[in-house]
Amino acid sequence: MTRDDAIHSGASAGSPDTIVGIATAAGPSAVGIVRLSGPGAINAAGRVVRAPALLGTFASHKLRRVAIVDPGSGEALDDALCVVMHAPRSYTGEDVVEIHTHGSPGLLAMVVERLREAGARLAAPGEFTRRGFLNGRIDLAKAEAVALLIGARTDRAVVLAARALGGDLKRVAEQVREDVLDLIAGLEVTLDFPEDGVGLDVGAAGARVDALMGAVQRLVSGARRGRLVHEGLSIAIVGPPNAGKSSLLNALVGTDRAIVSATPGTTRDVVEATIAVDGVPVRLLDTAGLGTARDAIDAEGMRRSRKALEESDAVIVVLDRSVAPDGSILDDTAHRPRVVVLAKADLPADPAVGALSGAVHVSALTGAGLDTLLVELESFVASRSGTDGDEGALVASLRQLERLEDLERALARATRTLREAPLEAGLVDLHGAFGLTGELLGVEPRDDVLDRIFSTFCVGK
Ligand SMILES: Nc1nc2c(ncn2[C@@H]2O[C@H](COP(=O)(O)OP(=O)(O)O)[C@@H](O)[C@H]2O)c(=O)[nH]1
Ligand SMILES: [Mg+2]
Repeated sequence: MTRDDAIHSGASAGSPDTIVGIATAAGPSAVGIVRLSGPGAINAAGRVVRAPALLGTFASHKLRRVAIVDPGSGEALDDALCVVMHAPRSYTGEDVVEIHTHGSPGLLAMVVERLREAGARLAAPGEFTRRGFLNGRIDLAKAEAVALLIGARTDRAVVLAARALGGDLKRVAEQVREDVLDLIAGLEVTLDFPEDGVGLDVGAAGARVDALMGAVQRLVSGARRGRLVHEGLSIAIVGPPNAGKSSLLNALVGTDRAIVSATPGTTRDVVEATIAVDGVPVRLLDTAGLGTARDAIDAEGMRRSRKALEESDAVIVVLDRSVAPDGSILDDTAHRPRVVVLAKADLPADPAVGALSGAVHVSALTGAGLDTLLVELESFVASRSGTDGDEGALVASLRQLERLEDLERALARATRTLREAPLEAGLVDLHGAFGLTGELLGVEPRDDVLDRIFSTFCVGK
């Protein structure tokens, strides 16, 4: 069999083909990694790698120094490292080759192209992990936790994702699944032998379902808090033109993110920047000043400001304390979680401003009052993400959170039917709950569920 035959036989019906992807982030970097997996991985990589020994004879899991060559011209392109991980002891369970080159986007693209010419196909997002799952190397809860860890943007989110990777949610979900199965088995006996008293007492079963529902409710609220830590919050910075909104954004972020100017109406579009507050990513949205529009662009800017205002979790209302306040923005935001900032605290306050209680005086110029504002933001974040640290919080994927909520509802229904309806009906609800625990854990998942999970991954993972 020629080398090409070996590669193509990997792609034949039923057996998996060989996939290739860049595993590192886009853009120039110190190191870039191209990853291959599948029966033709070693052969394909052999086309671009030159080493004293054949790739197939490399000891598994050992990094070796190699040269990258252009197979057409034979020209050496880079000094690199290469590792072969033989099936089944790899991330995907297949033969895996990783090539660590210098992180040049052009070189990486070229290597991938040569590997495609050698028979490999571009990997879909998450396809390496999906293969790992299909080959029994990783369970679904773990695969979803990997995606959460990759997406974690703050220290707190990392700790929660690490817990998920450690199997936090999985352990509790498995226990619930077993308990539901136990109840079903006991009640089936009661149904079959109603006279003998050998089965489970229906009243006792109801109490146990109640307790289970309590446990699932705690999971749901922990997972909601965990998702908040993972996804973060958004806070819109709103106020009249020239109040100092963009300056405040820049002061909070610590860089010149937004253009600041004495000309009113400088900010037209919504400018975003993310900061970590109390370990939670907070998206700050700097907006165009609200007031009277002078032209169509102004009007569009204000429409976007109002949209950001409505869609955000909280608002920072910025007023210039050196001028008499226009109260309309205060009325508009009175019903929202908000912090009122009296900006330009380095300038004398207008006499009419003194009456505003609870406002934080901040100078973006000197930095005065920024710490007080951050404390206010921290207490808002804590009110959403929990004040008791992350005790009981767990991060779940959106899919897992949805199944947990379904499970909570199913158990609530089961408690009701067990109390009020014939036993058969209660059993139907418990079977429904059991099915949901399976979905939560990814027991025999359907293809569309797998598609949804792995589409959230990056290519190369
Ligand atoms: N003295 C002083 N001037 C400020 C401060 N913050 C902003 N400004 C000035 O106010 C003007 C408008 O600021 P900008 O941040 O663009 O306001 P925005 O229109 O609300 O985004 C600019 O000339 C800024 O230099 C501050 O804390 N102190
Ligand atoms: Mg601005």
